[in-house]
Amino acid sequence: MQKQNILLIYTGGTIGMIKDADTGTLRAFDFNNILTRIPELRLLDCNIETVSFKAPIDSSNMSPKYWADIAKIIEGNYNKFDGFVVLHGSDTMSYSASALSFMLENLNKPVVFTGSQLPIGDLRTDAKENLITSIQMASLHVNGVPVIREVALYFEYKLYRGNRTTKINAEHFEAFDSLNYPHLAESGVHLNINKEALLKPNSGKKLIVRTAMDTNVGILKLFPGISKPIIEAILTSPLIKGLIIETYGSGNATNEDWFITLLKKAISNGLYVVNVTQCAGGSVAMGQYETSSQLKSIGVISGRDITTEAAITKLMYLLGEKIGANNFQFIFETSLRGEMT
Ligand code: ASN
Repeated sequence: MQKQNILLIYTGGTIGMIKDADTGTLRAFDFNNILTRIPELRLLDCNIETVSFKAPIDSSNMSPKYWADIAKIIEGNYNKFDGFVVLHGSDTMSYSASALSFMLENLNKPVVFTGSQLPIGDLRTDAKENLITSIQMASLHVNGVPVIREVALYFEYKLYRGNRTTKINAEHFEAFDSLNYPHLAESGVHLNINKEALLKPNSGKKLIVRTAMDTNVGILKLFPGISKPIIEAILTSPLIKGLIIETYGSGNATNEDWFITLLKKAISNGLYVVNVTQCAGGSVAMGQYETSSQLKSIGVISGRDITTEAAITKLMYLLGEKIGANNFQFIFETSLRGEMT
């Protein structure tokens, strides 16, 4: 059987960091050293090539420009490789995996994001298992067809749909979760694939890479006591084109007159407002309570069970694609890459 060709794309993050001997702080180091630190990689039944960001970054410095760089690396190598593993800092990995899922239309090969909580050189590192199993996940194929044909995220024995994940812990090795969608695979003694959960894209379509992201967007998290001047400042800002409002429970917000009036005015002035719940799991259901029915009637878009990470990147993506006002709500409320139920 032919060996699978896997491209490792190193962007930075803890996985490739070392401790500065003088200051004790973690900083990125040359990617080539990563491979020498994991001789086990040679035991894998696939050909591995690597490409690295010129200056690897802590993922807190991640941006749409870097997302485009990752997308273009995948596009440029799409025919040459069977799968892609993106090594990325864990802090903003869910945002990047979500963004890439939108950028890579008609993706038919695995793109697996992974990283680690401890540097690869650390004695108790989680980096080796995450990296090795991610490569194995990206290599899985049946009759020449890859098993994973979407943007996924692998961390601590589980493979998730990337745009369904959230970083839930800054300390535990189990740093990610996908509360509204089952995991795609689990690594135990065997790799157990959850076949029903996998995205089944149309294999006849050609990859289209779309990298225009509009960053004139914002996230507003509600809290009891949030004041009118704060809401007003955000809703009347001339720059903002799209806003995610993180609401309570199943999509509820205060129904005081001043709030609804400001929101209504902003929407009629062309602002796209998306309702996403602050809860880690569950869905927005506007109209279920009195405190959400007005939101629905004034034209707030329902994010349903989307994560905030997927919602903000979807907003950037649809604005970047210049989707017209007539279709915007319909397209946002449609699942494009399995990001909402
Ligand atoms: N600060 C790091 C990053 O996101 C955290 C990590 O990778 N565990 O780049």
